[in-house]
Amino acid sequence: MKHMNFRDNLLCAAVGGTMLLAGTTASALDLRGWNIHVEDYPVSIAMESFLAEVTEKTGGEITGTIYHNGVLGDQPDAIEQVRLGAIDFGEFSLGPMGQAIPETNVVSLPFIFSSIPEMYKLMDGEVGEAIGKGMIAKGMVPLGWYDAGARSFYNSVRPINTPADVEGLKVRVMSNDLFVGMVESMAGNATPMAFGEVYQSIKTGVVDGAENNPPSYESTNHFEVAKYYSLTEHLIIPECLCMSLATWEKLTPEQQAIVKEAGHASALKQRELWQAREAASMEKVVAGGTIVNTIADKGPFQQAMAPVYDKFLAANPDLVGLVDMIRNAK
Ligand code: BDP
Repeated sequence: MKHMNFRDNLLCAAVGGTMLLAGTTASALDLRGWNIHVEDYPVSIAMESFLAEVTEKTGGEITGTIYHNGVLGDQPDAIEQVRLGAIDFGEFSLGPMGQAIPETNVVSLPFIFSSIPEMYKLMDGEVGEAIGKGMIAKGMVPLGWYDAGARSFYNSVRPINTPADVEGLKVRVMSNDLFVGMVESMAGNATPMAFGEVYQSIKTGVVDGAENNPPSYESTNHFEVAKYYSLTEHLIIPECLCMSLATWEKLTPEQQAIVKEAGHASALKQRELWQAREAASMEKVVAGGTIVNTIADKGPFQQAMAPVYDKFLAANPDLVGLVDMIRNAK
């Protein structure tokens, strides 16, 4: 109906008023979705199911295309594009959102959540609501919190067992000053860099390693060039399926309800897929030669993060309440 021309409209007018109305309403929307991951990644599969459900339940009024593999640009740029309405929706880590949306930074504080179930519980409650409000105020509507497990360090030089092992290592981090501070507090050298550049940078020695969850360490093939994977689990950062507020405002209340419900359903699906992929990724990297070590005592790593917290809380007095809400939940 979207592409009806003048002649078609005349035809509809002749056939009946209802059809003419359908052909001339401005409600048909063809959305563009951004995704950084490969097509078989849990995020990608859940995003596709979100879009399929929206298209089906709106009777084809809302269609779209999801551009996987970051082809629409790197994550910090894509976040800006969604905020501006140039990209309609996307799935983002809250990590690189911090520069634009201060509330999201609380989940980028190292070791802020004591476990992944605790993260789910808090994000599905008051904490998620407070962060979501901050996001809406900056032009992004959260539709579902996705899981990204816990991030750990990997590098090509040595296993990390204590914070002292990070000293002198060149570590790629996501674009956010908090992550630079995190590595520097252990005397490592932090380099913010686009996700897509990390493989080549480790391979050529521009950096010694990076940090990420098992599925990303595996899907990017970083494990081929950085074989020491040390399970520090220092960051548990939720991710978000978000729609641009500009796009959201074009929807009818009925369409908004469908989008919201599909977003929620896709998050539940993603969380399930995540569990399976995490296990499969660990198996694959180990088979590929990764040397995994667990951390007997995470206490020294947590203690090393004190300057990161001090600096953040001093610079963001209005977020102390939200940080405490998470810390007191333990
Ligand atoms: C992955 C996240 C993705 C980030 C990437 C990174 O899912 O959103 O872009 O880490 O490290 O785990 O940049």
